[in-house]
Amino acid sequence: MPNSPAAPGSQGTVLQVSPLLPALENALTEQYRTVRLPELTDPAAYLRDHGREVVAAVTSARTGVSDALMDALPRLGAIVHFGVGHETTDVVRARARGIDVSNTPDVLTDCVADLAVGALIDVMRRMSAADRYVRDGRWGAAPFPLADRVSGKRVGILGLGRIGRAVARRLEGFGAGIAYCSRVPVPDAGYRHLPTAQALAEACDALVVTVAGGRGTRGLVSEAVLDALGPRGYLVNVARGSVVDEPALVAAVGAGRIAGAALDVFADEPNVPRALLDSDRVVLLPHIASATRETRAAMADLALRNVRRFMTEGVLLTPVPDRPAR
Ligand code: 8YV
Repeated sequence: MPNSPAAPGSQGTVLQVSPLLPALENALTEQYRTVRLPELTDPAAYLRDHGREVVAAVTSARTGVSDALMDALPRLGAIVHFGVGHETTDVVRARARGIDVSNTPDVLTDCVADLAVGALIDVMRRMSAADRYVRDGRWGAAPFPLADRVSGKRVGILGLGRIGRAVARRLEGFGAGIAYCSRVPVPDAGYRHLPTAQALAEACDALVVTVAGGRGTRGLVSEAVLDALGPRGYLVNVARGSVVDEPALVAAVGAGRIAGAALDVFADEPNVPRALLDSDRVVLLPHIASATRETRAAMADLALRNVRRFMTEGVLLTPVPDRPAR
Protein backbone atom coordinates (compact mmCIF):
# COMPACT_ATOMS: atom_id res chain seq x y z
CA MET A 1 0.00 0.00 0.00
CA PRO A 2 1.56 3.33 -1.00
CA ASN A 3 2.19 6.00 1.61
CA SER A 4 -0.95 8.15 1.89
CA PRO A 5 -0.88 11.82 1.06
CA ALA A 6 -0.95 14.26 3.96
CA ALA A 7 -4.31 14.87 5.62
CA PRO A 8 -6.65 17.28 3.79
CA GLY A 9 -5.78 20.86 4.59
CA SER A 10 -2.10 20.07 4.96
CA GLN A 11 -1.73 18.53 1.53
CA GLY A 12 2.02 18.40 1.33
CA THR A 13 4.37 19.58 -1.36
CA VAL A 14 4.69 18.37 -4.94
CA LEU A 15 8.34 18.36 -6.00
CA GLN A 16 9.03 19.00 -9.68
CA VAL A 17 12.29 17.14 -10.17
CA SER A 18 13.20 18.07 -13.76
CA PRO A 19 12.07 20.56 -16.41
CA LEU A 20 8.69 19.49 -17.85
CA LEU A 21 6.30 20.69 -20.51
CA PRO A 22 5.49 24.33 -19.52
CA ALA A 23 1.74 23.58 -19.47
CA LEU A 24 2.34 20.79 -16.94
CA GLU A 25 4.68 22.94 -14.84
CA ASN A 26 2.08 25.72 -14.75
CA ALA A 27 -0.79 23.39 -13.87
CA LEU A 28 1.21 21.88 -11.01
CA THR A 29 2.09 25.32 -9.67
CA GLU A 30 -1.51 26.53 -9.94
CA GLN A 31 -3.06 23.48 -8.31
CA TYR A 32 -0.54 22.38 -5.67
CA ARG A 33 2.14 23.73 -3.41
CA THR A 34 4.83 22.94 -5.94
CA VAL A 35 8.58 23.38 -5.63
CA ARG A 36 10.68 23.32 -8.80
CA LEU A 37 13.94 21.63 -7.87
CA PRO A 38 15.88 22.73 -11.01
CA GLU A 39 15.13 26.40 -10.19
CA LEU A 40 16.39 26.33 -6.59
CA THR A 41 19.74 27.99 -5.92
CA ASP A 42 20.52 25.51 -3.14
CA PRO A 43 18.58 22.26 -3.72
CA ALA A 44 20.55 20.43 -0.99
CA ALA A 45 19.51 23.01 1.62
CA TYR A 46 15.88 22.77 0.50
CA LEU A 47 15.92 18.99 0.78
CA ARG A 48 17.56 19.15 4.21
CA ASP A 49 15.12 21.72 5.60
CA HIS A 50 11.91 20.84 3.71
CA GLY A 51 12.36 17.30 2.34
CA ARG A 52 9.80 16.04 4.90
CA GLU A 53 7.08 18.17 3.31
CA VAL A 54 7.25 16.47 -0.09
CA VAL A 55 4.59 13.82 -0.72
CA ALA A 56 4.75 13.51 -4.53
CA ALA A 57 7.57 13.90 -7.07
CA VAL A 58 6.95 14.62 -10.75
CA THR A 59 9.81 13.86 -13.10
CA SER A 60 10.66 13.08 -16.71
CA ALA A 61 11.40 9.60 -18.02
CA ARG A 62 14.90 10.85 -18.67
CA THR A 63 15.61 12.07 -15.12
CA GLY A 64 13.58 9.79 -12.86
CA VAL A 65 14.18 9.96 -9.11
CA SER A 66 17.63 8.92 -7.92
CA ASP A 67 18.16 6.80 -4.80
CA ALA A 68 19.70 9.81 -3.05
CA LEU A 69 16.68 11.99 -3.81
CA MET A 70 14.30 9.25 -2.67
CA ASP A 71 16.24 9.05 0.60
CA ALA A 72 15.94 12.80 1.12
CA LEU A 73 12.12 12.61 0.93
CA PRO A 74 10.94 10.50 3.90
CA ARG A 75 7.20 11.12 3.33
CA LEU A 76 7.26 10.58 -0.43
CA GLY A 77 4.28 8.49 -1.55
CA ALA A 78 4.26 8.85 -5.34
CA ILE A 79 6.68 9.25 -8.20
CA VAL A 80 4.93 10.42 -11.36
CA HIS A 81 6.88 10.08 -14.62
CA PHE A 82 6.19 12.20 -17.68
CA GLY A 83 6.96 9.51 -20.26
CA VAL A 84 6.53 5.76 -20.61
CA GLY A 85 10.13 4.88 -19.67
CA HIS A 86 10.92 4.74 -15.96
CA GLU A 87 14.26 2.95 -15.85
CA THR A 88 15.82 6.05 -14.27
CA THR A 89 13.91 5.29 -11.05
CA ASP A 90 14.50 2.13 -9.02
CA VAL A 91 10.87 1.00 -8.90
CA VAL A 92 11.55 -2.04 -6.69
CA ARG A 93 13.33 0.19 -4.16
CA ALA A 94 10.52 2.74 -4.29
CA ARG A 95 7.79 0.16 -3.76
CA ALA A 96 9.72 -1.41 -0.87
CA ARG A 97 9.44 2.02 0.76
CA GLY A 98 5.70 2.27 0.05
CA ILE A 99 6.20 4.75 -2.79
CA ASP A 100 4.07 4.04 -5.85
CA VAL A 101 5.31 4.91 -9.34
CA SER A 102 3.39 5.88 -12.47
CA ASN A 103 4.21 6.58 -16.13
CA THR A 104 2.25 7.72 -19.20
CA PRO A 105 1.58 4.60 -21.30
CA ASP A 106 -0.70 4.32 -24.36
CA VAL A 107 -0.99 8.04 -25.12
CA LEU A 108 2.39 8.10 -26.88
CA THR A 109 2.25 4.70 -28.59
CA ASP A 110 0.98 5.93 -31.96
CA CYS A 111 3.45 8.78 -32.31
CA VAL A 112 6.44 6.64 -31.33
CA ALA A 113 5.35 3.94 -33.78
CA ASP A 114 4.77 6.52 -36.53
CA LEU A 115 8.27 7.85 -36.04
CA ALA A 116 9.82 4.37 -35.98
CA VAL A 117 8.26 3.56 -39.35
CA GLY A 118 9.22 6.95 -40.75
CA ALA A 119 12.81 6.47 -39.59
CA LEU A 120 12.90 2.99 -41.13
CA ILE A 121 11.74 4.36 -44.48
CA ASP A 122 14.16 7.27 -44.19
CA VAL A 123 17.22 5.12 -43.62
CA MET A 124 16.32 2.43 -46.18
CA ARG A 125 15.30 4.90 -48.92
CA ARG A 126 18.02 7.32 -47.80
CA MET A 127 15.60 10.26 -47.72
CA SER A 128 17.59 12.48 -45.35
CA ALA A 129 20.78 11.72 -47.30
CA ALA A 130 18.95 12.55 -50.55
CA ASP A 131 17.69 15.80 -49.02
CA ARG A 132 21.30 16.76 -48.20
CA TYR A 133 22.27 15.78 -51.74
CA VAL A 134 19.75 18.18 -53.29
CA ARG A 135 20.58 21.02 -50.87
CA ASP A 136 24.31 20.61 -51.48
CA GLY A 137 23.76 21.07 -55.24
CA ARG A 138 25.06 17.59 -56.06
CA TRP A 139 21.98 16.51 -58.06
CA GLY A 140 23.16 17.98 -61.35
CA ALA A 141 26.54 16.22 -61.17
CA ALA A 142 25.38 12.61 -60.78
CA PRO A 143 22.19 10.69 -60.02
CA PHE A 144 21.57 9.81 -56.37
CA PRO A 145 22.66 6.22 -55.61
CA LEU A 146 19.96 3.55 -55.52
CA ALA A 147 18.51 2.71 -52.11
CA ASP A 148 16.73 -0.36 -50.67
CA ARG A 149 13.04 -1.20 -51.09
CA VAL A 150 10.96 -1.14 -47.90
CA SER A 151 7.77 -2.95 -48.96
CA GLY A 152 7.82 -6.69 -48.47
CA LYS A 153 10.94 -6.75 -46.29
CA ARG A 154 11.43 -8.95 -43.23
CA VAL A 155 11.25 -6.80 -40.10
CA GLY A 156 12.23 -7.94 -36.61
CA ILE A 157 10.68 -6.19 -33.62
CA LEU A 158 12.80 -6.38 -30.48
CA GLY A 159 10.28 -6.13 -27.63
CA LEU A 160 6.64 -6.67 -28.60
CA GLY A 161 5.00 -4.33 -26.06
CA ARG A 162 2.45 -1.68 -26.94
CA ILE A 163 4.88 0.26 -29.14
CA GLY A 164 6.34 -2.84 -30.81
CA ARG A 165 2.85 -4.05 -31.69
CA ALA A 166 1.91 -0.63 -33.10
CA VAL A 167 5.04 -0.68 -35.27
CA ALA A 168 4.22 -4.20 -36.46
CA ARG A 169 0.62 -3.25 -37.32
CA ARG A 170 1.82 -0.32 -39.41
CA LEU A 171 4.38 -2.44 -41.23
CA GLU A 172 1.73 -5.01 -42.13
CA GLY A 173 0.51 -2.29 -44.48
CA PHE A 174 3.88 -2.49 -46.22
CA GLY A 175 3.56 -6.25 -46.70
CA ALA A 176 6.41 -6.81 -44.24
CA GLY A 177 7.11 -10.26 -42.85
CA ILE A 178 7.10 -9.62 -39.10
CA ALA A 179 8.99 -11.59 -36.47
CA TYR A 180 9.73 -10.58 -32.89
CA CYS A 181 11.76 -11.37 -29.84
CA SER A 182 10.48 -10.90 -26.31
CA ARG A 183 11.11 -12.62 -22.95
CA VAL A 184 8.14 -14.90 -23.53
CA PRO A 185 6.01 -15.35 -26.67
CA VAL A 186 3.07 -12.92 -26.73
CA PRO A 187 -0.18 -14.94 -26.87
CA ASP A 188 -2.16 -14.24 -30.05
CA ALA A 189 0.57 -11.98 -31.43
CA GLY A 190 0.20 -13.62 -34.82
CA TYR A 191 3.89 -13.13 -35.61
CA ARG A 192 6.84 -15.51 -35.51
CA HIS A 193 8.61 -15.51 -32.12
CA LEU A 194 12.36 -15.92 -31.99
CA PRO A 195 14.09 -16.71 -28.71
CA THR A 196 17.09 -14.38 -28.94
CA ALA A 197 17.96 -10.98 -30.37
CA GLN A 198 20.65 -12.65 -32.47
CA ALA A 199 18.24 -15.17 -33.97
CA LEU A 200 15.85 -12.31 -34.74
CA ALA A 201 18.59 -10.24 -36.38
CA GLU A 202 19.62 -13.22 -38.52
CA ALA A 203 16.04 -13.63 -39.71
CA CYS A 204 15.33 -10.02 -40.72
CA ASP A 205 16.33 -7.19 -43.06
CA ALA A 206 15.57 -4.51 -40.50
CA LEU A 207 15.60 -4.71 -36.72
CA VAL A 208 13.37 -2.22 -34.86
CA VAL A 209 14.20 -1.79 -31.17
CA THR A 210 11.17 -1.00 -28.99
CA VAL A 211 12.12 -2.87 -25.82
CA ALA A 212 12.17 -1.03 -22.46
CA GLY A 213 15.49 0.35 -21.24
CA GLY A 214 17.19 -0.41 -17.94
CA ARG A 215 19.58 -2.96 -16.51
CA GLY A 216 17.81 -5.97 -18.03
CA THR A 217 18.25 -4.84 -21.65
CA ARG A 218 21.60 -3.02 -21.47
CA GLY A 219 23.74 -3.88 -24.50
CA LEU A 220 21.14 -6.34 -25.83
CA VAL A 221 21.95 -5.25 -29.38
CA SER A 222 25.57 -6.39 -29.17
CA GLU A 223 28.31 -6.72 -31.77
CA ALA A 224 27.12 -10.28 -32.43
CA VAL A 225 23.54 -9.08 -33.02
CA LEU A 226 24.75 -6.38 -35.41
CA ASP A 227 26.82 -8.94 -37.31
CA ALA A 228 23.79 -11.21 -37.48
CA LEU A 229 21.88 -8.30 -39.05
CA GLY A 230 24.64 -8.12 -41.62
CA PRO A 231 25.79 -5.76 -44.40
CA ARG A 232 22.30 -5.57 -46.00
CA GLY A 233 20.55 -5.06 -42.65
CA TYR A 234 19.23 -1.91 -40.97
CA LEU A 235 18.81 -0.99 -37.31
CA VAL A 236 16.12 1.36 -35.99
CA ASN A 237 16.18 2.38 -32.31
CA VAL A 238 13.30 4.31 -30.73
CA ALA A 239 13.74 2.72 -27.29
CA ARG A 240 16.82 3.68 -25.29
CA GLY A 241 20.45 4.21 -26.29
CA SER A 242 21.48 1.81 -23.54
CA VAL A 243 19.89 -1.13 -25.38
CA VAL A 244 22.48 -0.89 -28.16
CA ASP A 245 26.22 -1.33 -27.65
CA GLU A 246 26.97 2.08 -29.16
CA PRO A 247 30.73 1.62 -29.75
CA ALA A 248 29.93 -1.68 -31.52
CA LEU A 249 27.32 0.13 -33.62
CA VAL A 250 29.76 2.89 -34.55
CA ALA A 251 32.29 0.24 -35.63
CA ALA A 252 29.70 -1.76 -37.59
CA VAL A 253 28.42 1.32 -39.46
CA GLY A 254 31.97 2.51 -40.16
CA ALA A 255 33.05 -0.83 -41.56
CA GLY A 256 29.83 -1.38 -43.56
CA ARG A 257 29.04 -4.48 -41.45
CA ILE A 258 25.45 -3.20 -41.33
CA ALA A 259 23.77 -1.18 -44.09
CA GLY A 260 22.58 1.68 -41.89
CA ALA A 261 20.84 2.81 -38.74
CA ALA A 262 18.08 5.24 -37.77
CA LEU A 263 18.49 6.37 -34.19
CA ASP A 264 16.20 8.50 -32.03
CA VAL A 265 18.06 7.64 -28.83
CA PHE A 266 21.70 7.53 -27.78
CA ALA A 267 23.86 6.28 -24.94
CA ASP A 268 24.76 9.76 -23.66
CA GLU A 269 22.16 12.25 -24.92
CA PRO A 270 22.56 14.85 -26.30
CA ASN A 271 26.06 13.70 -27.23
CA VAL A 272 26.25 11.75 -30.50
CA PRO A 273 29.49 10.01 -31.48
CA ARG A 274 31.44 11.96 -34.12
CA ALA A 275 31.64 8.94 -36.42
CA LEU A 276 27.83 8.80 -36.59
CA LEU A 277 27.56 12.53 -37.28
CA ASP A 278 29.97 12.07 -40.18
CA SER A 279 28.16 9.05 -41.68
CA ASP A 280 25.66 9.33 -44.52
CA ARG A 281 24.38 5.85 -43.63
CA VAL A 282 22.66 6.89 -40.44
CA VAL A 283 19.57 8.95 -39.68
CA LEU A 284 20.00 10.87 -36.42
CA LEU A 285 17.05 12.26 -34.48
CA PRO A 286 17.10 14.20 -31.17
CA HIS A 287 14.86 11.85 -29.10
CA ILE A 288 11.62 13.13 -30.65
CA ALA A 289 9.53 9.97 -31.03
CA SER A 290 6.78 11.25 -28.70
CA ALA A 291 7.39 14.92 -29.46
CA THR A 292 4.18 16.04 -31.15
CA ARG A 293 1.93 18.74 -29.75
CA GLU A 294 -0.94 16.30 -29.40
CA THR A 295 0.99 13.53 -27.69
CA ARG A 296 2.96 15.75 -25.33
CA ALA A 297 -0.31 17.43 -24.27
CA ALA A 298 -1.85 14.00 -23.64
CA MET A 299 1.23 12.93 -21.64
CA ALA A 300 1.03 16.11 -19.55
CA ASP A 301 -2.67 15.55 -18.93
CA LEU A 302 -2.11 11.94 -17.85
CA ALA A 303 0.77 12.89 -15.55
CA LEU A 304 -1.41 15.60 -13.99
CA ARG A 305 -4.31 13.19 -13.53
CA ASN A 306 -1.93 10.84 -11.72
CA VAL A 307 -0.88 13.63 -9.35
CA ARG A 308 -4.52 14.58 -8.76
CA ARG A 309 -5.56 11.02 -8.02
CA PHE A 310 -2.71 10.60 -5.58
CA MET A 311 -3.34 13.90 -3.81
CA THR A 312 -7.05 13.16 -3.41
CA GLU A 313 -7.20 9.38 -3.02
CA GLY A 314 -3.66 8.26 -2.24
CA VAL A 315 -3.38 6.01 -5.31
CA LEU A 316 -2.05 6.46 -8.83
CA LEU A 317 -4.06 6.20 -12.04
CA THR A 318 -1.51 4.42 -14.25
CA PRO A 319 0.98 2.70 -11.95
CA VAL A 320 3.89 1.06 -13.76
CA PRO A 321 3.77 -2.73 -14.12
CA ASP A 322 6.17 -4.83 -12.05
CA ARG A 323 8.06 -5.70 -15.23
CA PRO A 324 8.71 -2.96 -17.79
CA ALA A 325 6.57 -2.95 -20.95
CA ARG A 326 6.69 -0.13 -23.47
C1 8YV B 1 10.18 11.48 -23.87
C2 8YV B 1 10.42 8.94 -23.70
O1 8YV B 1 11.26 11.97 -24.61
O2 8YV B 1 8.34 8.32 -22.84
C3 8YV B 1 9.53 8.09 -22.88
O3 8YV B 1 10.03 7.16 -22.25
O4 8YV B 1 11.55 8.66 -23.84
C4 8YV B 1 9.86 10.13 -24.41
O5 8YV B 1 8.51 10.05 -24.57
C5 8YV B 1 10.44 11.64 -22.44
O6 8YV B 1 9.42 11.15 -21.67
C6 8YV B 1 10.65 13.08 -22.06
O7 8YV B 1 11.13 13.08 -20.77
